[in-house]
Amino acid sequence: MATGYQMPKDFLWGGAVAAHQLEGAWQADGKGVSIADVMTAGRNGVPRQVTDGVQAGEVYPNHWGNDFYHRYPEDDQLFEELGFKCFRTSIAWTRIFPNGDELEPNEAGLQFYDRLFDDLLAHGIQPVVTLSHFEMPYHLVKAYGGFSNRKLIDLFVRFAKAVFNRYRDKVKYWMTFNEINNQTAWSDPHPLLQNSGLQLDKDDNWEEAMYQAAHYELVASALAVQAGHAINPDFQIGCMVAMCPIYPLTAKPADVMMAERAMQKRYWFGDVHCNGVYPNWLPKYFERKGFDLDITAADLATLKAGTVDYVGFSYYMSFVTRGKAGDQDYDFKEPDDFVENPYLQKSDWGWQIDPTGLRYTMNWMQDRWHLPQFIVENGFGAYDKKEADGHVHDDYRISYFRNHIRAMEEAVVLDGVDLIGYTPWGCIDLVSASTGEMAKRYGFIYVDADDNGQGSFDRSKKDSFDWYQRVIASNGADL
Ligand code: BGP
Repeated sequence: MATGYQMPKDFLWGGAVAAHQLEGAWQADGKGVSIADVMTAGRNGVPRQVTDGVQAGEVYPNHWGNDFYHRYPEDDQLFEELGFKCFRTSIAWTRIFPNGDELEPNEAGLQFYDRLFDDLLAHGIQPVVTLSHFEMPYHLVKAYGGFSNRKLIDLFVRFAKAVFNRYRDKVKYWMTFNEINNQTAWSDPHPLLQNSGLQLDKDDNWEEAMYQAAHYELVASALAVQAGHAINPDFQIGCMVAMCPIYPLTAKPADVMMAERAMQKRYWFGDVHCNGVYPNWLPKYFERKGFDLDITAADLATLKAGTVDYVGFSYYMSFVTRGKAGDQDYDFKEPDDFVENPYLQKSDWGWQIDPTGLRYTMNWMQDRWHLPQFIVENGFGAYDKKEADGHVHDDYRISYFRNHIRAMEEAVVLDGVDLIGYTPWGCIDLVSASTGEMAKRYGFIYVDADDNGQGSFDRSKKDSFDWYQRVIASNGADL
């Protein structure tokens, strides 16, 4: 059915994954232990937790992932069949610098990504690479306190330079920190904060610690952008922001102001990445809160000089908030101040499905940041079932994608948003980042493995495989 619009020539259709969620082989070829390797599965209502090293009796699903480390040749073949023009993955920092603070990189780790990128390129698929996707070396967490420590800036830049140099002729599109803004959920010692390597006590000021760590990450990103451009001026180096627009519950001015503050608090990361400056409200906020942050004049100059080339973003859902009686400060806290959207349906994990929010968001970003965009994650996590005929009939996933791709195309064709490409998340089943489950599946390609790593790990095509293949073949016209 030709219900869609055609995308521009050279549009980068593809799929997205992250190293720690699918590679497995967590100790192969000199790899060190990452924070994801000491993150438990989180089962029966107990959230995932970072343990102090690998502990007996706990389940660590990132140790096996979907065994991509060994099976990538077969997977690349399937990606080619899908028609992928690009494939977004990350480089596991611990394969390159096992502890994170060595002076020289691990050659065997570098060679793995040489093999992977060469194989992708041989299939006509260009790699799109995230430098840091929730997989900091655990040693940097233990010995330095992660990004609470300014020293991490140099260690990250060393890693970035090593891989920029090595893959300068194989990779053009890069991103620095995956979903850098997801750490705004500071109400509790939240796992997303731990991705920045923060390990604090319950009584510590998590919010202040988050702003400090985020500042160091933004400086590290800006330095990496400059280093990358020096190594290869053709590099396109982007940020990666988790985009979930936040709507006011009603037209009440207090609801509208609260939603605006919520957007500011969630997306100031993008302001710094793209505009190279802190937005005006934020230093005022630090002052009011009494935060004493280490932000130097040299840092501010670095941020200005290291703005990104494009906005990479994930889009899964939207949120809603409302003003609170007597709160003139609009002190929005995530996730406590979210309320349900009565107009939307949800996934089994409570993620509110909102294709129009994608078009809204793309317009909002284009007007605010004035940069090309790249949708590097979008997708639908579901409990897939193999039916009696041996196939997964995932029409719910097809319908999610159809509606989101249509909204994306409207943003491009009708609204003039400048979009580089689209890479649906978890194009092949992998371990969920938030829950550690295999059962929360996103793929066009099914992997026969369960939550405990049992199964043949064989790959098979879901119904959505053929559907997405047609979408790509028609350059977005056939939805
Ligand atoms: C994003 C992450 C991914 C990915 C995805 C889906 O937040 O960048 O790593 O996992 O969301 O989330 P989940 O796996 O929790 O369903």
